[in-house]
Amino acid sequence: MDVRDTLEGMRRDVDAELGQLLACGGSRLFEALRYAVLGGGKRFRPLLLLSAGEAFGAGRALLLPYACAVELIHNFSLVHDDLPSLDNDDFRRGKPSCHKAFGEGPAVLAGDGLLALAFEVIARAPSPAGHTERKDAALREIAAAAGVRGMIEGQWMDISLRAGEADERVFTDLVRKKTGALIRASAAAGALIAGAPADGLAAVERYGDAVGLAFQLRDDLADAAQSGPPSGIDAVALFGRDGTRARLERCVSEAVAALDAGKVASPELRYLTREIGPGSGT
Ligand code: GRG
Repeated sequence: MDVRDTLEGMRRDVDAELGQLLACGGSRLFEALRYAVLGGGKRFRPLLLLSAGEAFGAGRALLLPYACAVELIHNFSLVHDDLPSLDNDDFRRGKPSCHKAFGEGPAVLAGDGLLALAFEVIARAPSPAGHTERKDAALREIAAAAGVRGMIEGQWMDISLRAGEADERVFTDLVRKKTGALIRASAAAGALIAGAPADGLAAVERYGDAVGLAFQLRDDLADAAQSGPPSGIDAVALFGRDGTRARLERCVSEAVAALDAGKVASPELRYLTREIGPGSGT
């Protein structure tokens, strides 16, 4: 099967599963949850998780709950990030952001609900047969990425630092936490559930690290092309467009090199890396 067809199939499976998870409730709360999650989004993190897991032999059905959990966590972060007290964005995925559609208090609760639901989904997910330790390891990875030494700390740094206060080291640390941690954890969790050998897991982790940084560099380049001067800590403000593109290229090469070095045979992971590379619309 063509790699794009495989990824499209994964995307459909993730969307169907997310639809099921959010179907059970006719209340306004569930309407807000469905609004925030369904009908948009590239599903990049679930695709990483499924691709990494399948590269090491795990079945789609076993991986899907974990893939949905990382997407729910990602959507929590978007709903909260858009709030007036954080980024104050009126639009997300081409429609009014959750707080614009439902109000600020409801959006806070919808975000909280998505985060809690993610961990409920993992708690209910089956462990790989005879290997509860694999589920424990994936859970640790995802929880750490979402938490106070991962995404939350990164976002904390983002709102605490003023534009001129970050050099490259601080920028990289912030991005590894805010954006990179969940991306890295998604790839790693797939490999962990599949029981990848240590060198395969290390390769996937290095890959996830590089892709996480690349993802933010690409997002900052896209923002610079669309809008005016950035409000927070931003790659283009720090390195310029060419400097940002050069760093993006380096990250993409590092990601592919990690897969090569670890002999990770995954056309999907390679394709996803190319998708965020400098040649793809930046
Ligand atoms: C915990 C409130 C809180 C925030 C965490 C991840 C994050 C910090 C905020 C998201 C805002 C943002 C624009 C981050 C930069 C890169 C990024 C994560 C972009 C959006 O992710 P995509 O492109 O979105 O995967 P889709 O819509 O495709 O799911």
